[in-house]
Amino acid sequence: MRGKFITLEGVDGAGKSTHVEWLADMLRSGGRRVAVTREPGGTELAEKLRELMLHSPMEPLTETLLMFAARDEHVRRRILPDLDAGTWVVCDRFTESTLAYQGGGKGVDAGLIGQLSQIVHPGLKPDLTLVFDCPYEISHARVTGTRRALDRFEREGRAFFERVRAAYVAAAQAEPQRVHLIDSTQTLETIRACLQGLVSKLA
Ligand code: T5A
Repeated sequence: MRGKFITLEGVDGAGKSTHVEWLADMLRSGGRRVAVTREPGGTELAEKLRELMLHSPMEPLTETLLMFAARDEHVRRRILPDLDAGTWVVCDRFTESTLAYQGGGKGVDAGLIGQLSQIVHPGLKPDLTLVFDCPYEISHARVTGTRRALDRFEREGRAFFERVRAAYVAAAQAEPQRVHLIDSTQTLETIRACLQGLVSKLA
């Protein structure tokens, strides 16, 4: 049987990556084979493209095309083979990020992003998307609290953050069965109980 595809999303610093390995281990303890991956990235070439996108100034359309170039490599070389082999794939970000950041945040046409996703991953949509949601003050404090150098996206200001956040909220409203907003101001324990409940419905 085909594996399930679970993606974690949210504004920078919302707290999604904190739960990726925990989620994978929880699924493994239930007997699933699980692969963990991330975007942009997931293959050698896509990781090189990630470095470019996170640190080199570029036009929003260039960024969008590079996101999908990296995604094409990732989908064909890792995600689809894993899902076809029955492995569940837990992915830190996917196309919902492009819709939120390049679409909502930078004004790239959502129709174009839709067309690119049809070319790169026709018929592939996450079975479950978990969107970690929190106010700017909290996510910004979490990002700056890590004390590492900030990337291009993390240096964007509040207005950009609010547009990205609003795009995620709209995605959850448009597909409430598949895309779930998680209040990430809650404690890790509360969030994990919520994730467990949502994932258990996938069976
Ligand atoms: N991007 C990506 C696009 O623009 N378009 C795309 O199509 C794609 C795929 C890199 C960037 O790429 C952009 C968006 C991104 O800016 P990334 O590496 O996932 O993507 O970037 P970040 O979102 O910045 O990832 P981070 O790992 O830095 O942030 P997270 O995952 O939001 O936060 P996390 O889990 O690392 O937590 C941050 C801090 O908060 C604490 C943690 O301990 C940590 O210190 N924390 C909590 N503290 C208290 N309570 C909680 N509930 C907490 N949860 C976490």
